[in-house]
Amino acid sequence: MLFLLFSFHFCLMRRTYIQATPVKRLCKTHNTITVNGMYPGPTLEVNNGDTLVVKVTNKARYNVTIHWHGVRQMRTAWADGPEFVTQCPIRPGMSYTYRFTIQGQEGTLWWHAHSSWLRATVYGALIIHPKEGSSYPFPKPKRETPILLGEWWDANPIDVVRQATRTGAAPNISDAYTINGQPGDLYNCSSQDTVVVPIDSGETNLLRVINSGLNQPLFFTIANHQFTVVGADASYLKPFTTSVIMLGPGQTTDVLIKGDQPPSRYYLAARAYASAPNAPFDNTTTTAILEYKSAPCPAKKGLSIRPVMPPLPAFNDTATVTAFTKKLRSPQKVEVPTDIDESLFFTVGLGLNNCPRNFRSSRCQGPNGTRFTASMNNVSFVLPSNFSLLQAHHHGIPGVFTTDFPGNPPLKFDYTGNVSRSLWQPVPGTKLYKLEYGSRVQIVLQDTSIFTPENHPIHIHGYDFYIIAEGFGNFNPKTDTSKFNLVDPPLRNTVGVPVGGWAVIRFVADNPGVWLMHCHLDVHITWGLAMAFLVENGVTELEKLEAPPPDYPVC
Ligand SMILES: *[C@@H]1O[C@H](CO)[C@@H](O)[C@H](O)[C@H]1NC(C)=O
Ligand SMILES: *[C@@H]1O[C@H](CO)[C@@H](O)[C@H](O)[C@H]1NC(C)=O
Ligand SMILES: *[C@@H]1O[C@H](CO)[C@@H](O)[C@H](O)[C@H]1NC(C)=O
Ligand SMILES: *[C@@H]1O[C@H](CO)[C@@H](O)[C@H](O)[C@H]1NC(C)=O
Ligand SMILES: *[C@@H]1O[C@H](CO)[C@@H](O)[C@H](O)[C@H]1NC(C)=O
Ligand SMILES: *[C@@H]1O[C@H](CO)[C@@H](O)[C@H](O)[C@H]1NC(C)=O
Ligand SMILES: *[C@@H]1O[C@H](CO)[C@@H](O)[C@H](O)[C@H]1NC(C)=O
Ligand SMILES: *[C@@H]1O[C@H](CO)[C@@H](O)[C@H](O)[C@H]1NC(C)=O
Ligand SMILES: *[C@@H]1O[C@H](CO)[C@@H](O)[C@H](O)[C@H]1NC(C)=O
Ligand SMILES: [Cu+2]
Repeated sequence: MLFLLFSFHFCLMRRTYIQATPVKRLCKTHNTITVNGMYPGPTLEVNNGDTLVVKVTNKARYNVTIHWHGVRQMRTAWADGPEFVTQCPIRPGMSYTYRFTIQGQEGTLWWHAHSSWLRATVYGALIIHPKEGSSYPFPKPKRETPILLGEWWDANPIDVVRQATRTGAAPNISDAYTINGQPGDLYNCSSQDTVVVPIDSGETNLLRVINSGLNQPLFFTIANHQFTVVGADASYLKPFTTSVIMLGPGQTTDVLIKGDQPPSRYYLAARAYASAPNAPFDNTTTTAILEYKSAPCPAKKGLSIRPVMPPLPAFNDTATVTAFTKKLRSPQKVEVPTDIDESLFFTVGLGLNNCPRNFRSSRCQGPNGTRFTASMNNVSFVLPSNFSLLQAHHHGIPGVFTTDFPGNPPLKFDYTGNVSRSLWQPVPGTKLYKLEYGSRVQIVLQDTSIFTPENHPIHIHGYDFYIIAEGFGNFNPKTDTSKFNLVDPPLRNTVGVPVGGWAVIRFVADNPGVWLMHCHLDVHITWGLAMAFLVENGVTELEKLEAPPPDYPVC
């Protein structure tokens, strides 16, 4: 994939190639799907208000699409990217040009493949600076560094997901985490390539932290330094200090760090927040080095200082996650939608399918001879294969989807209790939920303990939403509404629904199109933890979906 950049007024035009490139990690060299030969891919730096034109050419042997994670895509759903939702795949040898405008968003987003598990290596940062002439709501940092946390498999990630789909078992866990593509000093063979983040005494620098990992929420910290959190998912936050942050896959967090420690070398480190009890996870730690420019030169043999290693929370430290999440606030009073038109309640969780009669036992290697599945409101989402949902909606093609996604659980039960085994098998379907243009929507997202409770990072395409409350256990409409923050809740595109708990979000359906909502753990979306909203056109031209682009890929 290639990005080519012409800069004519407020318009970025790039050409990108998706292709296989040899990448060496953990002592081995693998053919890796990359963008313009880079892993991670190129950073896109734009200003709020810019129009982007990105021509993606697929030189790899897999179908691919690119998603601009968190970009609102007002009226340009055609450019959103999820495969079979807003477009058919870009086939090997073919191209598609994504055109969209950044409107009213500032901070850190990212882009990634949205086809099978290609985003394991096909991803990069999308940095949105303030409009020309305006500035950050904090003093301008001396330096800005994107920090992309990733997950690395020694095997081809496509083989990993294919094996899981064949056997019905959970996919293999990753072999390493990475910071800007490098695992760091705590793994074999990578010490000399560990990423160095420069700082100088007295400086205040901005780190744009992105969890681009496939399946693992991560803790992130730096030895001896505090973070001042100033933004998340390209919305500003009321600043607060903390020594550790947690990001689910899909989430971004902007933090300021100050060069206020003795000139030396300090590790930045990330490792798993693994909330599902007894589930296997990658228990390794990735590091990069925060290096003071005036630190003694590490190149001089014998003088090299071993960086200071920070403590990290335990893998199951949910209390630290809750304390961090509770501190996220919008900078000032915001306009949270009230007079809700659509009050929805979605369960999110896993499940187990009994082995279909015509399957061999080798295809039912989930627990006790089952196959793993996942669902929202007991519907396990199935992608179409002959049309994208958006194309089928726009052209009125019947038989591709239905609009009967349930607004409430079809069955009420003790969601986070000991759920009867008879409720564990959801129904597969391509069901959408229709929203009238401009409707004010509230969704209670309720984790279930089916198979296991877990923190699910739920992402909505085409929208930011206010997270007005979170809690543990079953959401109780009688008592929990008193916890709603309708004053200064954070605005995000991905919410980590607490393990064995719930989150309540609100947004106004002001962007017509078909918008995927899904768990951003790729293992869970593979199992069906997704649904889609169909947001109807409004009345005026500016409230309607644009026409599809001429090179729109069809199936
Ligand atoms: C997954 O792990 C198992 C056990 O270590 C191994 O035999 C298998 O080859 C792995 N699968 C892939 C696709 O790497
Ligand atoms: C590094 O390699 C050694 C020897 O092959 C092995 O025993 C060890 O487990 C490896 N460590 C890591 C972190 O992969
Ligand atoms: C994770 O690894 C550490 C050693 O690095 C070990 O002490 C700990 O028990 C492991 N935890 C789990 C849950 O495997
Ligand atoms: C975290 O896991 C450890 C075992 O590794 C266990 O002893 C501890 O009770 C767990 N803590 C929580 C909060 O679940
Ligand atoms: C699998 O079967 C064993 C023995 O009957 C049972 O103890 C266990 O709970 C079962 N596990 C699941 C996930 O159903
Ligand atoms: C598209 O695929 C679906 C499901 O396979 C099928 O029911 C439908 O008839 C197909 N539509 C057309 C127009 O081919
Ligand atoms: C959960 O319920 C099942 C029956 O539905 C029962 O056999 C099992 O003992 C219960 N487990 C717990 C931990 O209460
Ligand atoms: C989901 O639907 C299936 C099929 O109707 C049913 O057996 C199961 O109990 C339902 N589960 C829940 C949680 O509603
Ligand atoms: C790519 O997607 C098309 C549908 O658009 C499908 O027919 C084809 O088999 C896919 N090719 C590969 C290599 O997966
Ligand atoms: Cu999930």
